Amino acid sequence: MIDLYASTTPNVMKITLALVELGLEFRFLPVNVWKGEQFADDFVRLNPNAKVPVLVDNDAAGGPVTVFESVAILIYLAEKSGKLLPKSGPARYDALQWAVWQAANFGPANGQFNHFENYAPGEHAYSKSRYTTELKRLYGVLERRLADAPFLGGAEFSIADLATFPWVWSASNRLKDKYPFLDKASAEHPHIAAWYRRCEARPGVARGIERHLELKSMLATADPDDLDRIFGRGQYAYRG
Ligand SMILES: N[C@@H](CCC(=O)N[C@@H](CS)C(=O)NCC(=O)O)C(=O)O
Repeated sequence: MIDLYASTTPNVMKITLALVELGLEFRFLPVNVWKGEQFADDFVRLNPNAKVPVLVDNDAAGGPVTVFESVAILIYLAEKSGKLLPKSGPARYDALQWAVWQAANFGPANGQFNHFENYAPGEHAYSKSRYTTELKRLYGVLERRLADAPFLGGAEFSIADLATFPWVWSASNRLKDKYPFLDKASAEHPHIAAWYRRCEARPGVARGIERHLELKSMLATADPDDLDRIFGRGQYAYRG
């Protein structure tokens, strides 16, 4: 059995979609990050960076394997299954570079944008403007890539698409009314919209979204004190 330490966030959703796409059996081990469960000693032994997702493959040949960082987990699953990542040649590096682009650029920009939009107390006009500008730029990068190829890695659906899809899904669901450029179906970026439909039409992705939504009901939402703790604000702020 594969264990996925999970919360209801896009970085975890990447792995849920991959496991379902690959037909691998797994169970969720919910980690309530709002309540600080990621800082428990047992969890930090699995991921010294104290974040979900973490995957433990108890069925690996040679004994259990533990992997943290969502893109490292995607690579692990692709190599375990021999699917979703070309084994060699330029196509492999096309998929890898776009998966890393998501991890280093698209994900963090979405995270900061979301933080200043939804969680930061007070007004932060500069930060909001900075992350909106950066996210718009990155949607432009994505749009131009998908004008050249049906999937991020090229001709085939790969871990690069699995890394990126959950962020587009989440931003569209939560913020498209206020920020139309985040709408997955926006006419501003027709190639992203077409790619989104191609991904969503895959039975593994559709079923993976359902599994992700099941996880939501397993985890409580945050109260104001939880938000103070996780974002290091208020009574929990570092004061030098
Ligand atoms: N680069 C990491 C990011 C992981 C991450 O930020 N996880 C969030 C949930 S999406 C988390 O565990 N947050 C809890 C915290 O920051 O304390 C990855 O891709 O796995």
